[in-house]
Amino acid sequence: MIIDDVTIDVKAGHGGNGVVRFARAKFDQGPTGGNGGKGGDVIIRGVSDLAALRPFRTTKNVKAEAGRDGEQNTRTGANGSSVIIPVPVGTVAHDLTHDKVYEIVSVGQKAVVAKGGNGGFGNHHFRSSRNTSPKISKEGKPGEHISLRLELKMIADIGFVGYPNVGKSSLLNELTNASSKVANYNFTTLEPHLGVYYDLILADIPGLIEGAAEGKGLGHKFLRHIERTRILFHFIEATSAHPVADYRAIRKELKLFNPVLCDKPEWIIVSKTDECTEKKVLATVKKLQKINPQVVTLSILDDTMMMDVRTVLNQIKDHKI
Ligand SMILES: Nc1nc2c(ncn2[C@@H]2O[C@H](COP(=O)(O)OP(=O)(O)OP(=O)(O)O)[C@@H](O)[C@H]2O)c(=O)[nH]1
Ligand SMILES: [Mg+2]
Repeated sequence: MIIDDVTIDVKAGHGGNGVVRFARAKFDQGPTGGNGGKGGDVIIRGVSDLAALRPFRTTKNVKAEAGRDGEQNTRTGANGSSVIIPVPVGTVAHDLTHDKVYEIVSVGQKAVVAKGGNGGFGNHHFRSSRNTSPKISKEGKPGEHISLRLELKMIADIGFVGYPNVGKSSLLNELTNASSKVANYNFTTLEPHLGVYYDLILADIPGLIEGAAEGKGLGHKFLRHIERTRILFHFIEATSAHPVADYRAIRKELKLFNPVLCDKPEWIIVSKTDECTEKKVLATVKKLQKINPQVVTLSILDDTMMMDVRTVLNQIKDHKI
């Protein structure tokens, strides 16, 4: 199951302590205690893997490393390593302790959610002309300790919708580095998958069926993720005996779930065209074009057709439709 709402305990690293040390040379016995190192931060970072929050089903604590104590010869202690938490793009991170919110909207975007404590000063820092042999040092400061809620509100540029087994995952895998499972049966895809096509995020969601909006099949659980998608690719199999009825059935479910879904720009993808005659493909396209002129024919086995899909994606990318 996709984990899309978890609360975890996050602790940044404690700062290392400053130390009191003195040189041991005969003619130089000055203060040489170094400062403590900084504690590691806890950072969240956007990734395209929707399952990135899965480890938090069992792990509820994240802790960054403490800074090391200062050392002899004014050496500063090593900084503690930071911890980077990969979170799916679309994650809203709520710092419940400080009532702060971070939104991760792109792959690679980072936010420091808990800062490591600063290291304390060693006695070298406190030397002065008045006090050439200070015996004081400071302890490191504690790292921030917060309660962090990670809520996934999937953001995608393009959502793939349609009946099961119409080739949604196959196209996602062709266009991106995603590896959504593909097989010749219904409901192969059990969870949404994201793929990145240049800077567009494509979302493949489980197949929809009639009654989906009321909970039939699998797709309904994931329709909420499509709510935040800008554009829809609606897949209709070229071999379908009733393409228009298929189209309307899915649109009905989208509308029942949330009418906003039907206001999004939509491309109809007539898929698996290699599985029927050209005549049948043309007839299907003609019927669908009466509803929405933005129809693209697709066989993932046909390079020219794949280019056509890429052209549409490039237009979306460049013109930010
Ligand atoms: N001949 C042909 N087969 C295709 C094409 N695209 C996908 N397929 C096949 O159709 C079957 C279903 O493809 P999927 O990509 O799993 O379909 P899906 O829409 O993601 O299915 P669900 O996850 O069940 O909703 C697989 O056997 C694919 O290999 C195509 O363009 N031509
Ligand atoms: Mg699939």
